Amino acid sequence: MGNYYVTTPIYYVNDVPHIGTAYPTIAADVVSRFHRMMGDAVRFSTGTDENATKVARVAASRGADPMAFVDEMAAAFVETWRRMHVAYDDFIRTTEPRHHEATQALFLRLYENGDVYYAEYEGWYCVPCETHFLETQLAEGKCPDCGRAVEWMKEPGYFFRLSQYAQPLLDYIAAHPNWLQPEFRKNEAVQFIKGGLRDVNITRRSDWGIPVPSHLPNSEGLVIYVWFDAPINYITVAGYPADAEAFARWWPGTHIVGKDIFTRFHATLWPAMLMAAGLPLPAAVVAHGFWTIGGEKISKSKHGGKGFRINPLDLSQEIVEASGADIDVAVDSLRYFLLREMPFGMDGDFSLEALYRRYNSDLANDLGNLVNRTVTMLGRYCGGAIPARADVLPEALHAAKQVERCLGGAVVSYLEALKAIWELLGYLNRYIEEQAPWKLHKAGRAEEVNAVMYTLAEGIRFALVLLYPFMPVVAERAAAQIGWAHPAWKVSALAWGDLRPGSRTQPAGPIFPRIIDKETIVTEETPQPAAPAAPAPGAAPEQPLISIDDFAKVQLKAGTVLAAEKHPKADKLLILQVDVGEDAPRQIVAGIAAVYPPETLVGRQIVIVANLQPARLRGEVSQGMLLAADMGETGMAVLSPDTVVPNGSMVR
Ligand code: ME8
Repeated sequence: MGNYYVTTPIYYVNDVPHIGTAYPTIAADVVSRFHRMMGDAVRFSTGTDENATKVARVAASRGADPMAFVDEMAAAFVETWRRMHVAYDDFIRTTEPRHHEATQALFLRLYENGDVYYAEYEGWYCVPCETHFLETQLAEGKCPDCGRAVEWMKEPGYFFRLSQYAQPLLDYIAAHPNWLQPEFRKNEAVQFIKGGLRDVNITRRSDWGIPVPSHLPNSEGLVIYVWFDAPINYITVAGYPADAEAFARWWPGTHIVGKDIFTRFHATLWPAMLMAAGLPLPAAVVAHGFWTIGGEKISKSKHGGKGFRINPLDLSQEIVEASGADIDVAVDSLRYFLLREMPFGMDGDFSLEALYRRYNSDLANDLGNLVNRTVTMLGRYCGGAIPARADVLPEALHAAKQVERCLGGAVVSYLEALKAIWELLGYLNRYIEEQAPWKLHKAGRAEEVNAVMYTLAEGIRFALVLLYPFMPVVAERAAAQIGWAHPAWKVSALAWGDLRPGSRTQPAGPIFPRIIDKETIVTEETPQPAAPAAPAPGAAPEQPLISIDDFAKVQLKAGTVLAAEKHPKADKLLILQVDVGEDAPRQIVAGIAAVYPPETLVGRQIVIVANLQPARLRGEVSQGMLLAADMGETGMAVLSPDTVVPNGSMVR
């Protein structure tokens, strides 16, 4: 057990929260939750960067008072993160007195030891990026970072002797292999530093920002450069300068930042400031990649309008509307997607299609369906209670070890952690098919049924504990369903067998209702083709012959019924979830409820028409049709292959 401190960038308040800023915030939430689960004392901080010159400009352009403007914007971040299940310990705003105090203290310390000095400055400056550039660094005369026009700035001010720190930084990087992550970004930083560092002007003439300490010469009208003040937030939160005890406890912390602010600021300026102040450097600086939309940078002007929702809450609402899941499940689904879809250091394109695909296949299918089937079978075969303990499942212990390595170690990998959890879920899904508890039950082998059901429930519990940092609300709900009523979210004490025999399950229906592709859904209650005129009594019904090509148009497939339930609004209908070898199971509505109790179909193989237009039957989508022999008054017989076949096998 130790202390763990993790930070996100503090966000500029001139933009709204979007999936880009949600990304490092959720990532930091996940590692901090995991460290708490390991028993560490944790401090997780995020916040807003409010002293930028552009804040004053934006506020002025709206005719707003800058302080009222930043209050309003900061509140939007606080509210968004709360609703995104982000459990930070501290939200820092750089307009707070504690941060002014820390910034001025550090500034003075460097001034006193000669690393900050007063001089004349002249050079190119990008206002939106708040960054100075050398002539040689410009890209065709424009800002190399954002491509916008730069301004020639000429003003006397205070400078930081960054030039002195190139070699010490290179030495530090060489001596601490995991300090800058990932490796390829570290190499970029090394190249940048080797290219030479110049002293930087760390003051501006403005009335918005943190004033230069007033007893220093020429301090009148000067505020501290926002990129000098912003990273100091990390030590403000840790207690600098007043609370030495807290500072010793929490500092150094781990910084999660985007690639845009990695090299120049978090791998160079900030550590050089700390070196100059004689303070420990961050424990690690981890750079993540960028989300784009249609290959373009996310921007409020392009993506903030009606067409595309970039706000994470709006996007979660989109999931709610498409699937019928509740908002907390949708939020957790978006959290999952962001960390699963692209490796943390790389860039990736965001699309609703990809989000929906993962929702259906990974969440509705692999996770939701597994929980649902297990709870249903516990109800049916074990009276709704957890049966006697079964032998430990090595796959569950293995997953726990993997996730601990990926989230609790020096180099964090969200993607690998999620893959390890999904390997366990995949194993459990296959285990159901292999063990076929419905067959064991039918054969009266109760002890074996119990062992299989305990293994499933306890295996799911392991997966939920490991998933908790990513999807806290979903984990809570699923835990209750499988009979773990008072979950303890600890990986430090995760032991096989902790799910107590006798605990009652709480069946509550699917957590992740499937998203049906809106494009392919035909209108509510698709009109059926008119019935052919009934043949005259006694006459042979005339059926025209069809060609083999006509028949070939009908695609028949074999599949396994994963779940079956009564249609809530129609006595004659059952709703089946059928695995036909596709990414996600299909929902098929069939008129066989009078003959088949739903549970008798689960696990059974059937044949469906797979290329029928989807239709809604009493509000439920049916993505195909089940084949059954119709015996009129005497009932129906569902067709099945006479041996087990791979799901998705074509029937000809
Ligand atoms: O730079 N994809 O604030 P900022 C992924 N205030 N991440 C993204 C992203 C995207 N499309 N867009 C933004 C600042 N981010 C300074 C930071 S820290 C001492 C001061 C994330 O509001 C990414 O982490 O522009 C990036 O580094 C950060 O938001 C920048 O947020």
